[in-house]
Amino acid sequence: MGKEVDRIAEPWGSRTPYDRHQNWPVRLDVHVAEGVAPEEVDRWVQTASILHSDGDAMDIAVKDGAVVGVRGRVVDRVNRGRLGPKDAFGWQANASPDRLTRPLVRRGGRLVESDWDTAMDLVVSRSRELLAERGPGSIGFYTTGQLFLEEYYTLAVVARAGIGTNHLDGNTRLCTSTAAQALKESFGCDGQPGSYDDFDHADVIALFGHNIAETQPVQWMRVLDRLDGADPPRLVCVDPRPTRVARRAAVHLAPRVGTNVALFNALLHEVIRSGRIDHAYIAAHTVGFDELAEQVAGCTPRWAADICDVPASQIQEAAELLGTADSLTSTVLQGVYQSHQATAAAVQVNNLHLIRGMLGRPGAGVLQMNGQPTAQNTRECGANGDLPGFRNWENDEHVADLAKVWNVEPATIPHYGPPTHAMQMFRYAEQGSLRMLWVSGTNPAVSLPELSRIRSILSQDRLFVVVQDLFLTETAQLADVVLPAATWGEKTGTFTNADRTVHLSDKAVEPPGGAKPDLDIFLDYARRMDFRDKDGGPLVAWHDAESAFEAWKRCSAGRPCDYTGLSYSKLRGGSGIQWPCNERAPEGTNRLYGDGIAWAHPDVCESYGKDLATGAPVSVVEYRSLNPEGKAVLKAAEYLPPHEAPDSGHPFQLTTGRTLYHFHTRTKTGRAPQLNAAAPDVWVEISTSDAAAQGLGEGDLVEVTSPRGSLRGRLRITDIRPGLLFVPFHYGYWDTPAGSGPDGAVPGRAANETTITDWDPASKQPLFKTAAAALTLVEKGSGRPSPAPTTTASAPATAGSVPATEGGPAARVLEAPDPDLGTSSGGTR
Ligand SMILES: Nc1nc2c(c(=O)[nH]1)N[C@H]1C(S)=C(S)[C@@H](COP(=O)(O)OP(=O)(O)OC[C@H]3O[C@@H](n4cnc5c(=O)[nH]c(N)nc54)[C@H](O)[C@@H]3O)O[C@H]1N2
Ligand SMILES: Nc1nc2c(c(=O)[nH]1)N[C@H]1C(S)=C(S)[C@@H](COP(=O)(O)OP(=O)(O)OC[C@H]3O[C@@H](n4cnc5c(=O)[nH]c(N)nc54)[C@H](O)[C@@H]3O)O[C@H]1N2
Ligand SMILES: [Mo]
Repeated sequence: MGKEVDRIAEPWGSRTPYDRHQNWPVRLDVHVAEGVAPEEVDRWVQTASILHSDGDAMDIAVKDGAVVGVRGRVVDRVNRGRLGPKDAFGWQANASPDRLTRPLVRRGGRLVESDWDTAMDLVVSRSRELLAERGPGSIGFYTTGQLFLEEYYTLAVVARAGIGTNHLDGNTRLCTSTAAQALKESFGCDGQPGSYDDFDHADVIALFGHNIAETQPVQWMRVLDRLDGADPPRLVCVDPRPTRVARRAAVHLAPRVGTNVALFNALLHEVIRSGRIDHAYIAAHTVGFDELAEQVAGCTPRWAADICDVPASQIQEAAELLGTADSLTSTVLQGVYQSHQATAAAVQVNNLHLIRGMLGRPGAGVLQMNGQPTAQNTRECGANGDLPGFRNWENDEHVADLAKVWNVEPATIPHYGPPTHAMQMFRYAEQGSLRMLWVSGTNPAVSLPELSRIRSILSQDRLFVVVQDLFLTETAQLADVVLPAATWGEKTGTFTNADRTVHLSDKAVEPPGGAKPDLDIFLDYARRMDFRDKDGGPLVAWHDAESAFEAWKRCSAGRPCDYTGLSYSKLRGGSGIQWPCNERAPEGTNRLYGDGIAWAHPDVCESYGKDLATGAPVSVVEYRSLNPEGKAVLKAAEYLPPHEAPDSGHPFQLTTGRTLYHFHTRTKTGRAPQLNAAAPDVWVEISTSDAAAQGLGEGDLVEVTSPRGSLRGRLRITDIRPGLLFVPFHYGYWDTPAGSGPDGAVPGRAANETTITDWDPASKQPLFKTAAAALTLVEKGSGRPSPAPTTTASAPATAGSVPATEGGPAARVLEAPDPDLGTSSGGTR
């Protein structure tokens, strides 16, 4: 009947080894609240994970109208029953006593409780005033990668055709705008070529700046299970920290942060020099090979070794593995996307796959990963700085086609320039041309770079800030109107994971108090604003999640992300399904580009691409002459040094990122007792040699200072590369005595107090991974270790020198090798 495992201490649980080319075995993970037995659960309601992009399918346990636990869905292609620690325990936040249950409005400088009519009237009257006095460009929407598809699509119609503003973007800008841009540069269009099934078949798996063990722990379970089976894959890890991935890798390259392009160019140099390329594939499916070969001709391992501070022999070893793999699967994430030359670097991984012909067959795939659970939908639906359905804003036919779907004039949809990116929206607010900002499902007062600047922008009197959230976050505290939202488990909708798998998430319980689904809030706004189509009918003609999904299907028809073959009933009960799903592929599509590059032709592509160094757009004329037949584009890039280099005042490089047990600004995981106890406060990672040189020890209180600001945390000494500091970005102020920001003379603890306002020229993604910083001792520790986990990349350099985190609440998950718990393989019952 399985066994119980403490999944804080053993986050990946027990192994179910399998051999290459076999199916990943099932393992059913179940966690229900203390005192409730799985048999006592009233209903299990189908959904998928909302705390990362893996799309792990799960059922919510409901008893007496409340969520009491979760279990994995063994029928699902993505996780085959498994859950990561955040998913096993994170659901408890839904029932947190400090959920917002009523709208708040600012009166006399204070937020006071109100009702929906009053709050929405305020939002509507300000919208109307601004439209009349300043026009649509004075209104902006900043959304997320955590709502549902139906909500983004509705918001995109409201913003782009209702208000008629170009200022709509998601926090996906901070997250995977580089993934989208890199796919557009190489394949003409967004859309993940690979599939998670590739992990079952690959002989080499390369992870570029992706700490998959902590950020998609269930897919790491899959890799671990293959490592324990016959014919295991060899791993290549490129990460400056000693992640779990690095510890299991055949080759671990730990480059100086910000030097990815130099390293990747050297890898390409070696693969080309050694002739390990697929000439037939290159000729049939790509353009630009000669330029690429020329660009990397001088990029020898020895040249890169100096720049990256990685031994040339290790670069050769990695190139040998990448060059000789018969089935190479690669993933790319924030160590590339948030680092210097983000798009230029991400594109080199696509290039590696293209020149080796490693696409579109089992085990040969590239995943330009997503991060947030529903980021793919933000992009597809055009809520992120693209037009819905991956339409090209520069192609008048695409705009006309979209206008037809919405029954508006093409001129109604702003396409005079690229949709505004988030960093620019905040700049417009700073300068005063943007006067209303509606923030949904994101917490920019903790997650954007240079927080003192963000706080001051959001607190301006002239900017009307609407925040739609579950909690009174650091951002909500600065709002003029706060709208209480319902979330996962309390509303119905669909979302799509990083390998294009669409899942249905059904409503399990009622939202608390007056909290409303985001969809209902957007629909209510559309109704109150009385947005009309060109015939005078309602612009937004749907009324609930399923009718919104049906409307989206029409918008997606014939596009790469074609949903026309999907329906709620088809998604209910079984596994998630990968788009495109249509008449030609009624059961979905496992891999893209199995027979050529489908969406790069000048007439159909989503983008003509950009200059990777400057971001200057490539014109349609240039694109047509470069790529008349619509092949994949091999785009070369020259290495350029990071913008902010260490100097005598700021001698360290500083990078930021995640830990296994928390999600972002902790609004959910900080309210789940097991997760909070596993990593209760911020810490600072430093190498053994740097700590020794400065006479610092484990647990010392230190201050990290950059030209933007400072933070304080306790020191953890790890095997991180020398010269580099790491700070997790999860810790803001909602649960500190200071409340909403650093308190007077005492610095704060949020990583983004120190990060820089700077972004990749092509994707406009901010650089959270490269800054220069100083480190000073505030107070020697008392012998107590820092609050960092010991099970992760943050593990102490000397094993056993720090006791494992203990004393947290029970964190038992039942792991059943066979799905012998009732109807676990079925759907909702
Ligand atoms: N536990 C957990 N899981 C999550 C999330 C979470 O908050 N918590 N968030 C989700 C989201 S939205 C996202 S975007 C993903 C992010 O998932 P990841 O990208 O895996 O996470 P990060 O920790 O941001 O960064 C990954 C690694 O980049 C490395 N790195 C830093 N600079 C460089 C560099 O210059 N070059 C290279 N090669 N590597 C570098 C860091 O050492 C770090 O280990 O995780 C998703 N999953
Ligand atoms: N220094 C540094 N900064 C970073 C990063 C980094 O690596 N380093 N990573 C960046 C990345 S990749 C990301 S994705 C961002 C994440 O940054 P944010 O999006 O700001 O972080 P979250 O804490 O996920 O914020 C989501 C908010 O939405 C609310 N919410 C959750 N569900 C719902 C819902 O259903 N409806 C509504 N209306 N609200 C909901 C939550 O309570 C929370 O306040 O941070 C970025 N910032
Ligand atoms: Mo993200």
